[in-house]
Amino acid sequence: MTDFPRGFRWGVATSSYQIEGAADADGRGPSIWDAFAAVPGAVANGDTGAVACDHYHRMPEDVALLGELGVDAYRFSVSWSRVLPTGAGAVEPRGLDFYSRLVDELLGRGIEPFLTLYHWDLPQALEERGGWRSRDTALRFADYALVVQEALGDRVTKWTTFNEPYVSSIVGYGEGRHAPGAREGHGSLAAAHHLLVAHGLAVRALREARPDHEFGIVLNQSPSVPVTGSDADAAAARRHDLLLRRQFTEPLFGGAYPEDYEETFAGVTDASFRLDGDLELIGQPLDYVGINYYYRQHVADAPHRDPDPATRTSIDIGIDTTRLPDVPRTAMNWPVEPHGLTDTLVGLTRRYPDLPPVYVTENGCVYPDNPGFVDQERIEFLRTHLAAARDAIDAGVDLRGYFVWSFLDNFEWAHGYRPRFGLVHVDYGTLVRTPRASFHWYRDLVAEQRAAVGAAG
Ligand code: GBH
Repeated sequence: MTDFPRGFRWGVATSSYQIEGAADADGRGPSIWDAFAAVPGAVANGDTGAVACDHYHRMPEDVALLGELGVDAYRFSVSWSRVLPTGAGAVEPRGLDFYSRLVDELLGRGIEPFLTLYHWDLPQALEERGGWRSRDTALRFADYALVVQEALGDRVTKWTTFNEPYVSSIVGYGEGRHAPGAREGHGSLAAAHHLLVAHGLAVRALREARPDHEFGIVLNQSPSVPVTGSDADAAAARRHDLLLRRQFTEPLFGGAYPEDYEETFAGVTDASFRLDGDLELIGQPLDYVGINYYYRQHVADAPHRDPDPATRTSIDIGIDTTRLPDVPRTAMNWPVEPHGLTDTLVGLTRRYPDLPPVYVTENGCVYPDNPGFVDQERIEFLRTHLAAARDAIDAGVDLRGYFVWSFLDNFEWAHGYRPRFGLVHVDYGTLVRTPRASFHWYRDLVAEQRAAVGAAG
């Protein structure tokens, strides 16, 4: 592969609820995912994150594996309810201590921590007070962020506020496929806005405390492609892009909500959750933006399922996303179209002149396991997507690093443990970790790239 620029960061990613387990350990309070996973039928096979990879108890072993992999950076998230069991008020020092030990282990092996404050696991106590529908949750988030920075800010300098606010708000409060399992119109759009407000409040407070730190947000991004050349399908793809992406990227990087927001959600919300000053808060400069890319979205026009906007959920915007192209698919049924990553990165760079430097903070896939964990399909997926990322750099994108999703097999949300995204296989009976062929491939790639650019360490 062509060389990546000097200083390019090679990493892998995970998130707290997906790997930690130890749901009741050391005073941790329940999150919305503990509550949601307990609802019959919510998660495939009745799986929950109660044990997951038991990373909470096996963390040093896992960081040793990261050391073997030789990555520069590790992206992980903090469980809010480990640090503040009810989301606000009393701090649980044992929870904070876990992350402090993790950071020390990482730094001891020369691996830079990329810390995400929120990867979908809201403290259940806050959900009971309205969750992200409520602006108050945004204020609580900023308080929580400061608690974590206070404890780890002498060693952690890269702070991501949110992972994919689209999923937390629209999939959680609109589609109901994720925690907390609500199917609302106005409520889910309020959640989306409050997540952005929370991002802004946290960045402002954290930057004031530590101007030397770097702050960013992670967004799911990919092209929404109309399935035909018709105007109707083009308009549907545009609505889809608004719902999944532009309602976040425009306030963050464009200074305003998108022009077509009002029309798309007419009768669903009056956007009364927007207050004066919010856009300034949301649009403050960032040091980086993380992009999670998985697959291109193919969109057709379709009738609304609920003809009455007053009772309609936010995802019911007159679209059909089930008409997939005739291209290879992963075991998630996700189309494999690596050039979609180039288009995504180049498109964002062109659309937003003030876009900060970019990381690909997630990219990865699931295929059925082969004997001996020889996951040639994953290697091919990662290789072609990295080439697509390299093309984006050539086209002028300021891409600073790439993180594979995921380091370990883990709890894949509503799909439970069946989809395995890891470079490392986890046996959920014995919790034994076994590196797949892709682990060795990525290790060699990182080593080669480092040698090629002649960077130290
Ligand atoms: C990520 O979610 C998560 O951060 C991670 O926890 C999860 O395990 C991993 O991916 C694998 O699923 O907006 O155009 O990108 C990704 C889930 C899949 C949500 C794609 C948004 C729509 C396409 N996403 N999806 S797009």
